[in-house]
Amino acid sequence: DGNELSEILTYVEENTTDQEVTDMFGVAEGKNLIFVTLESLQSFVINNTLHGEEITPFLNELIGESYYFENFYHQTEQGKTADSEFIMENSLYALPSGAAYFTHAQNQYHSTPQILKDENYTTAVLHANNKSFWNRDTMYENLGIDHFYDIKSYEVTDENSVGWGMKDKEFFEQSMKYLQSLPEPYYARFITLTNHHPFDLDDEDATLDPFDSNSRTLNQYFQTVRYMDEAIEEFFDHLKSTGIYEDSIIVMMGDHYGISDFHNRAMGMYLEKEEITPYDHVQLQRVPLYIHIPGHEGEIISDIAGQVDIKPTLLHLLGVDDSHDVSFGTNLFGPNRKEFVALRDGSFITEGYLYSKDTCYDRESGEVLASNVSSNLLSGDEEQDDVCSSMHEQVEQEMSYSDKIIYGDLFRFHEFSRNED
Ligand code: GP9
Ligand code: MN
Repeated sequence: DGNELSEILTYVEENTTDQEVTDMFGVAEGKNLIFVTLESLQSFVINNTLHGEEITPFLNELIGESYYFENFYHQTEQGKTADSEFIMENSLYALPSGAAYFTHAQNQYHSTPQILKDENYTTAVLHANNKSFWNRDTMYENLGIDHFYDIKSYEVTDENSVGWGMKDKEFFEQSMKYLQSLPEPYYARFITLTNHHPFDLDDEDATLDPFDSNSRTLNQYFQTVRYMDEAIEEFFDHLKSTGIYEDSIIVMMGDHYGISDFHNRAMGMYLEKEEITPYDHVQLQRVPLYIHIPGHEGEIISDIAGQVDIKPTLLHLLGVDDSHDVSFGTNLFGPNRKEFVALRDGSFITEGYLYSKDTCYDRESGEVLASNVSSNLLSGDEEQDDVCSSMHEQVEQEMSYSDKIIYGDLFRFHEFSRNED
């Protein structure tokens, strides 16, 4: 009810809100926002090689002209792609089980597209799959998406399809006419598909030899990742040749992991590690985040960050006042960042520590600092015991606040009034 909400609002105000105006505020004001979901792309392939070849030559080069977040974590659960969309559009956590896209599609939200519509933006999603997959058609209407270009908007043939559907290169090419038809400024979100489990690719599209391990999944993953890299490069070429490039900020984010723990042996072989520990597992949940702004050289940002931070960051760059918003993330260019990134399984990362499976690790070295953190079997070093155990409680608290908002549809009781000058 309303009382429950006021406790949550106080928490958010004190812990996850940063209203500081920085020199990045409004740098992209009035520009188009192009957002690309990079299906199943994990950060370990970026600036990495296979058979002595770069896996993602274009994405590697792009780091030099973007803000690239190298310690950015996905926070999804069972809802996979839909969770990643839910988190970044609302700055709420994914649910601990199920997908809010199915279970809470009728809730009241205050999403990025809804907010940008008030700023005169046109909003669209482009994705060559059935519109009802993940209940997107229902959810998108509720989240303020004006146009959803789904499979019906594309010419899909046997020739231009593989695995889950239309190949990404073809998808971007056929999307251009829709993008060009949108009134500016627009917020257009593209969801890619080819780099999806089981990572099948036609021979003619494979420009990298497979890895050689007992995991066919991992072996093929590198090839579809390379294909995605080429598809993104082609998309950038389309944006440049149509002049859209200069008028847009381009944000690209990995949605979730592609390689599960089931393939740990093969992954260990590739990473040249004897075993994949819980620490390694958490570090493998890093996914790329690129923010490309015309005229900005960008930089590599090493601060920890997560998908809940996307919404406040985008609003900051677009110069939108979000002082009445309720976010569980903070602006990634602000000085008062949150102290932790929480994963939905209860693991979390701070600047100094990484907590997973009741064990506290040094974030940089992976060294075990304390075990059985939550059952208070203390290591004897008070400082270390404190850091992981007190933060552990806050992480649980914060995620349960987000869950309460969703389960109770609590935004019904909140007035998202904004300062009008
Ligand atoms: C389906 C695509 C993939 O439309 O977004 O979904 P996923 O299986 O990754 O959640
Ligand atoms: Mn996905």
